[in-house]
Amino acid sequence: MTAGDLPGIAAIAAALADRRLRIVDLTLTLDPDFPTIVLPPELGPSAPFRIEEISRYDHRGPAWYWNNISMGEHTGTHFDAPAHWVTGRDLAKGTVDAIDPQNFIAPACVIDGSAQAAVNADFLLEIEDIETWEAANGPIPAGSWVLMRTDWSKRSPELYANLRADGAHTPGPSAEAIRFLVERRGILGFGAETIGTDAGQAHNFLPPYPAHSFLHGAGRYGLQCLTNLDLLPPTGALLIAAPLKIVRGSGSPLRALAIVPSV
Ligand code: 23J
Ligand code: MN
Repeated sequence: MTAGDLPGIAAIAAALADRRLRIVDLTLTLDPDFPTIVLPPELGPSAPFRIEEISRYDHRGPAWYWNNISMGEHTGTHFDAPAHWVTGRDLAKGTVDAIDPQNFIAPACVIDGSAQAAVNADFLLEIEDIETWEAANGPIPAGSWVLMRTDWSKRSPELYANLRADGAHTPGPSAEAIRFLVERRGILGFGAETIGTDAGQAHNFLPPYPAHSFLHGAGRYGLQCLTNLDLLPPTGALLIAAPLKIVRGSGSPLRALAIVPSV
């Protein structure tokens, strides 16, 4: 590409300013009441989001307001890096501080599974669903995000986690579908509205947690607890998803934004 072919940044700025391009916030609010992933009790727990006031224009700091915050890396709307999973442990650039930032802006394909998830909490996206989507929207381009819409983010906290005695019941991709997206389509990553990129029952799949296993083993990324996927077109959105630069971090909360043409 020569300089003359480059898209005009000034034109993009103008379209954002007059809202021909809109920003859709795909991020849930970090809130201590929001559920985090629940693993069996013998495994290490992930800490919830905590927020504690340092001062608020008072004797602790007369002219300033600020808070201390803490949380697990995989809390709220967050990014999963390849090193999060054992399949990605030996990859170069597997942690959030080492990922090439060129990967933090990429197009998104949105596959709508909300109708199926509404009637079946254990709905699995299959290769067939992807092929149906491609028949309508064209092939999923290599290097793009695939976001699975389920409208899960619209649920109450209790129904969101959807925990039963045998674990969480939430939708996700089948092992075959995520492998297809990683190996046949070369996606950059997979994003979900649920607590994991994997379905709630994916510990029983082969391999266990196939989304984590295949994505991260291939150096790809995950996004969890996304919201507002119903506001995105099936194609044509540009996703900005840049995790915090945590030293050797396995992932991080982030502000996930989509740029979409207004219609
Ligand atoms: C650790 C173990 C299993 C899972 C997860 C974390 C996540 O979903 C995560 O946030 O990456 S399924
Ligand atoms: Mn995670």
